[in-house]
Amino acid sequence: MAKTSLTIVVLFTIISTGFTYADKVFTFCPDNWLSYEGSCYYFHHTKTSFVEAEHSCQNLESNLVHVNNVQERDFLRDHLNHQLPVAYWWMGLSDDDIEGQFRWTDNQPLTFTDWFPGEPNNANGVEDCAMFDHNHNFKWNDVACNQQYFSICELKSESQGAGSLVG
Ligand code: MMA
Ligand code: CA
Repeated sequence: MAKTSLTIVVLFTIISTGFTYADKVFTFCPDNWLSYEGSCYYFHHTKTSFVEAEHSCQNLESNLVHVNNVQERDFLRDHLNHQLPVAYWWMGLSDDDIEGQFRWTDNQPLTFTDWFPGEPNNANGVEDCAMFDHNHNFKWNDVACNQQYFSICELKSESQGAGSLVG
């Protein structure tokens, strides 16, 4: 009986969150979400403002994507290169609160950036939201938050501390 309970707990944990094998994190993602290194990603083919994009992600228990490192940047860029039509895409980064202080919408610290040279430039004093710029190999540019762009949501697994269950 105890063994059965343990098996059920172990299986439930694996099914709901994923598992680690050979230093890689495997995550089970909902239909139409891509799995990569413990996160799930949804490429939203509807153009909206930054705030609407973040709300759409939050309705799916996620946030606009937070890019943590060059590997995640390369993963996203590979997929964006295969998306049609070619487009600009929102990520979860803005300095809407305090000009010049960019913050991720998942409230995790900013430790990696991939701005196009000269960005962020807050052109005309009206640019507070970051996007992937297809004109510059998807490097980042700050633009006006009311621009209408496609967006990428990221759902983190529990082990990464986002507090929401993936599966
Ligand atoms: C330029 C450059 C960017 C800015 C956009 C706004 C084409 O790029 O100044 O930094 O965000 O214009 O359209
Ligand atoms: Ca800019």
